[in-house]
Amino acid sequence: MKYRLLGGRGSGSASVEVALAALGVEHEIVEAAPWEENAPGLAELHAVNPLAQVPTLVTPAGEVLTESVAILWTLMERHPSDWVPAPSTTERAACLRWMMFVAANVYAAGSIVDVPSRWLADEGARQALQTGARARIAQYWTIVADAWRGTPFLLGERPRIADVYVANISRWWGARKFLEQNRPEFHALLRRIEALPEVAPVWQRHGFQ
Ligand SMILES: N[C@@H](CCC(=O)N[C@@H](CS)C(=O)NCC(=O)O)C(=O)O
Repeated sequence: MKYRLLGGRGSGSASVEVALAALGVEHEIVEAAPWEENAPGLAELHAVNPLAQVPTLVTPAGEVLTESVAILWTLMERHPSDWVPAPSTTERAACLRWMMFVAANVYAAGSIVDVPSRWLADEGARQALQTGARARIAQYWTIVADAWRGTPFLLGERPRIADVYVANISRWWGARKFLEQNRPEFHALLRRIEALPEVAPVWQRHGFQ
């Protein structure tokens, strides 16, 4: 048995794809994007994940993992590598902290921008909510950028899984344009991460320019 990633082109499953390949674990990728009517893995996605969201990972033992950071962290724990800092270090704590920060704040607010009808019935109110959520997302990215100390990668001298995750989630909700204009050095860091040999081919497949 191998890992089975239910993913979607141009989605948050890209960072899981980078991790699976970089860790050298056997895996297959099944297109299951819920916004694509005929995605081959869609029925399976609905069967295993009540929210029907990608990424969803089925492990070789048949466990179902959802939530991007939980998926990435579990992979990192089961297949040790330099993609996470050593246990009990300050850098490891920071790695998990910033991944969680982005998932809990940016990704969550992004889902409000994407489908405001899940929260509000009124069309006018929805638009106001989307505007507010976008502004809040920009604030979140400012916090991430200002916490970065100007090191070659997010946490230090070498890239970690947090770099890949941050580069992935910053693809949406106007973040890149905002960062390019307001935090150009952090924007350059994101470009550096995307040029990594483990990242660039996956980004290309996902249509991230
Ligand atoms: N909390 C989830 C969010 C996943 C998520 O929102 N995925 C998006 C694609 S990037 C999705 O599947 N959206 C479809 C939907 O919510 O119906 C995670 O961190 O993985």
